[in-house]
Amino acid sequence: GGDNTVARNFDADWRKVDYNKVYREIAELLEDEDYDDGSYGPVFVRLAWHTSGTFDKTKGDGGSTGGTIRFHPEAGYGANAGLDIARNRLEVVKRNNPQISYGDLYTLAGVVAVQELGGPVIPWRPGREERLSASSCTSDGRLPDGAKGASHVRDIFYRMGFDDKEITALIGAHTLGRCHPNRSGFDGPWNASPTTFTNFFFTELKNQDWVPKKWDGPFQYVDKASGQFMMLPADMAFLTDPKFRVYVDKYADDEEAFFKDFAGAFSKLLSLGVKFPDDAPVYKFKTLDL
Ligand code: ZEM
Repeated sequence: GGDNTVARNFDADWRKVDYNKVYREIAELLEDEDYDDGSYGPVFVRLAWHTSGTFDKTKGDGGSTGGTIRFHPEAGYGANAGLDIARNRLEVVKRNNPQISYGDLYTLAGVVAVQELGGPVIPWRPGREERLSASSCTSDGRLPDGAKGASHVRDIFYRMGFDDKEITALIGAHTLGRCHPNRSGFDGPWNASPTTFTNFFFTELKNQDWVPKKWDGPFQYVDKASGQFMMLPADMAFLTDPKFRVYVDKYADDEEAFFKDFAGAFSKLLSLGVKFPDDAPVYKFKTLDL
């Protein structure tokens, strides 16, 4: 999709931002009955992940510093199709809180979405430096390809510094949202409650009979019983790969263990490569209903 995000060249100053206020403003943007399944939460989580998941631990580049996903060419990479919708939705928060950096805004939006949709508290720190040009965009190809299998998934996530347990916890985010034919080419939600954060990615992966979808689109799976729910080839790798499978079994049986490990891995993802100011505190936000 096109990118209409305005690069606002305000000087970011992390100390001057009221993050509890920003949390509330983002939370109030989540619901919209006319959008998808009624919530921007899933696409905010995907934005936070793609903002951060470019990190390369060997090269030391990529990650959420700079919020470079809003610049071309990164904004236009195939993997990022549709994320302009999330960035544009968040622009009002930047306007109201001009001193937040885009890296902080996009990662915090993922935290708010996970928590407000019923997931665990995600420890989060502010202080990602701003970048005002595309010069620190990484090259294309750093994010995983849903059409591929376990060895590709490991190559991508080991490059970021994750182990098999963390990778499996992270893929549990596919409990949220759906695939859009006009974004990734794939189609459908992973389960019947795409706006509630649960361990259903793992329970559905194990409990449904997954069969190839009969259509002209890219190869993917649908549940045999209803044909309404989907799995990517990369998702199926977590069922078939014995090392991933250990954690799939654990998280299907124990939602609390999933929530705990997801919180740790997602918090780590959002911090990859970031040089936080020493005195930047760790926030554990309260959800709006508390
Ligand atoms: Zn996703 N993801 N992802 N993911 N993802 C999609 C959607 C969402 C992969 C992938 O190819 C795709 C992680 C890991 C991996 C979310 C969160 C996280 C889509 C559909 C694809 C194709 C995009 C579309 O059409 O809109 C692959 C191959 C992954 C690793 C192997 C991790 C890690 C995530 C967060 C922690 C979320 C929430 C969505 C749903 C977005 C939406 O708009 O509903």
